[in-house]
Amino acid sequence: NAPSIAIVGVTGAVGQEFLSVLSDRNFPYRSLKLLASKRSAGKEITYEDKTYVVEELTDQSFKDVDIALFSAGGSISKKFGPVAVEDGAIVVDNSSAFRMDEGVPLVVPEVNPEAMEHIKIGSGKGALIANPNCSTIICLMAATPLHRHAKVKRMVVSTYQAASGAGAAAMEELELQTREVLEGKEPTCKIFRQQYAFNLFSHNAPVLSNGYNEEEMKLVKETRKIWNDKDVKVTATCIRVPVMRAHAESVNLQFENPLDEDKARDILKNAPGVVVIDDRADNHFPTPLEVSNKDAVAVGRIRRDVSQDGDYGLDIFVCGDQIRKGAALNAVQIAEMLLK
Ligand code: 11C
Repeated sequence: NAPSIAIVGVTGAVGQEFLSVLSDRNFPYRSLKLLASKRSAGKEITYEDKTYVVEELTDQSFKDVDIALFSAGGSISKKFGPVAVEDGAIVVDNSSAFRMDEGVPLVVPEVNPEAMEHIKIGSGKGALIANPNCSTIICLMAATPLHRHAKVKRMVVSTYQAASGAGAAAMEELELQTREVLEGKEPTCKIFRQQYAFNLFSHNAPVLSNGYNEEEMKLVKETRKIWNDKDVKVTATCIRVPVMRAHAESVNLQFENPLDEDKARDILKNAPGVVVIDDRADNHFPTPLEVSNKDAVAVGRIRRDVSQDGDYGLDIFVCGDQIRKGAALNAVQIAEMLLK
């Protein structure tokens, strides 16, 4: 019996990607409900040859919904997530609203599927499952297979994050500013306070009292939760770069057990959802453009960290599509696991 599905935030960049991922993967469904704010209600969206009218999200939206995919921001998730759960839906939430809540699984299907094993569709009992932050998902897709082999003690992450992470309006702003700068005009700065085209800056998330911004602390805390390892040391610096839709991350790993770079390359070549692009002769390594609109996360620059003794440290460079594996695809994979 195929599930009835609702998409909350269907008009956003991730909401639209939910539809394309569901279709690409032939996700079975009995009915589909497209939900958004009052402003977008009434719009028509065609999905698999059928035209749907976007409905306004209300307290009554989740009657007879089995799986609700949410991507409409944290405050909408906080308000309507529990309503959906109360009505018996399993909510896969793309926001940060519930990620660190005890009892809410934070899941990357290739990494910790066991965290959601107890959640069963069709039991009549609703539940929340959180989709991690995109930077965490992309990082852990590559770091986890190595962690399983040699146990990561410390991880240092530096990100180069695309416009898409800040939403469709930020992508439009990057395009507009690029044109304006090339035409010698003053760039329009609405989403970000500073010029984005031909520039980069520290991630726009609020800066906390410890000097880290929220995006950086998500990498720290979410990694510990997903790996179920409260002792793993993680530090991060997150930067917004003028790239449209795929994040890049430099990841330095320190291991408890030795792991040489050839073995690491083999492990990564065999890791699900990962492709290795590591051609030193041709200086060809992962780029955001090569992974844009792709499902797999690409890893390269796999090399021994010369600052550490022996085979206890590695540097890698990872790229992943922020809207796809960083958000919509990961959520749909979670929904697929519910059907198994
Ligand atoms: C970015 N990762 O790239 C952010 C956006 O917690 O889901 C998503 C924030 C989140 O800017």
